[in-house]
Amino acid sequence: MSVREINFDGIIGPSHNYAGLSLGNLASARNAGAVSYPRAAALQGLEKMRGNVRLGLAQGIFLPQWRPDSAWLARLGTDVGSAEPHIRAAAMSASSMWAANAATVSPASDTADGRTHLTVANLVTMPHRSHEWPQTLAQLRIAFSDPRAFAVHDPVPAPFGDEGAANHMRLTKRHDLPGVEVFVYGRSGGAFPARQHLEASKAVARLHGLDPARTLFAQQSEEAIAAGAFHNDVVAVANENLLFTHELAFADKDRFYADLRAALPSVEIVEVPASAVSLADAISSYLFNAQLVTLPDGGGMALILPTEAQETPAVWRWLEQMVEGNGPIRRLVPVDVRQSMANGGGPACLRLRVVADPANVDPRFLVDEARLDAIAAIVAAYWPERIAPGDLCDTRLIAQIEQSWLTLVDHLQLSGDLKP
Ligand code: SUG
Repeated sequence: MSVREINFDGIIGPSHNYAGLSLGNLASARNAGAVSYPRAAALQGLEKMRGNVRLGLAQGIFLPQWRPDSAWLARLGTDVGSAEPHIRAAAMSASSMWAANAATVSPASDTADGRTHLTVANLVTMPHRSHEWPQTLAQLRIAFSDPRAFAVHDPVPAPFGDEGAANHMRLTKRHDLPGVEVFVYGRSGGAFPARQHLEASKAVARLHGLDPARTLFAQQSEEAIAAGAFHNDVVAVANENLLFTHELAFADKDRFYADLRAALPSVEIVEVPASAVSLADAISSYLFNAQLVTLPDGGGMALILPTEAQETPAVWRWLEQMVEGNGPIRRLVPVDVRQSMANGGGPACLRLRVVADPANVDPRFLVDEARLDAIAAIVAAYWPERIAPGDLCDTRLIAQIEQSWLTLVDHLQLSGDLKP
């Protein structure tokens, strides 16, 4: 039995495009109408996974979803040819790539029944994301099908918005030991919606059988949401004993830090002050939307962050000073995920962390370098090179997107389970 953290990345789907669908996500709004490059996007995501495999980390995948989502369109009484443009764009979105929004995960050592619990996120706040969960749930039920090891839950019912692990942090001395689970919710975001509701977070904690003494609910600051932190993972990230956060991430940080220290006395809090890195720089560079990982063999922690962080002088200066000090983060690893970043999705958005024994996971969802090579070859041969906004109704493009998906799913031997 070897319990470890596995990062499941969403493979970036062949319909990746910039439709400006996410109110409150500044990158999505800024790039609305831009030409996207799905092939390059997916290859960037695969390279990030390869880098993590080379660091000695366990790597998994989630598949893109079938697009256009014809079942959802049918429930709206339409189809991709006749749908209004905003509905068509929602049905075509490749947004399931951001696997941090797939589910909330509580490892076995935190739950009452000793199983790893996953609740698929309902993503009800954004129409284009609200129809992801059925296909996500189908994959979770295959990947984590062993009922002795896993419990996979249906989504929390609407109207309680749940955006999954992007608003959930787990702190613990070591991944396989009991931890403190922190659910971050929003109440208000000024002009922008608060996408994670407290009622949903509480429901997930109950469904997972968490110990109330090791479960915290912290409110995201209104200022952070209003500045573009539509998920908490844009302004804070945690790994084992470390919380790495912006000073302005939480509504009442003193209380939250005190509660966290009481629940986990060994916790270390590294806070980036607004005087060193403004909220605006933190959000545009996605400094905190990094994968904070523990390297094998006592290598300390690494921060796998977007190249945009390297290009933002205040951010990089602060990070370099931090690494030179004697802190827990020993390495900075910039990765190019620009295609995803332009829709507001950094390295951390692209992955779902699951602490589990890989032997209990369906092997079709786990990858090594050879499997990544094979997936990259399919992407290179099939994924559209570019999509301009007006292309979304092009029947040849739609046929290419469908063929890309079928080829990948066949290759991964999942077509029997996932074909619509
Ligand atoms: O939900 N962007 C996603 C980005 C999600 C990032 N995830 C985390 N922070 N964990 C969102 O806002 C944009 C799609 C478009 O505009 O075409 C989008 O859905």
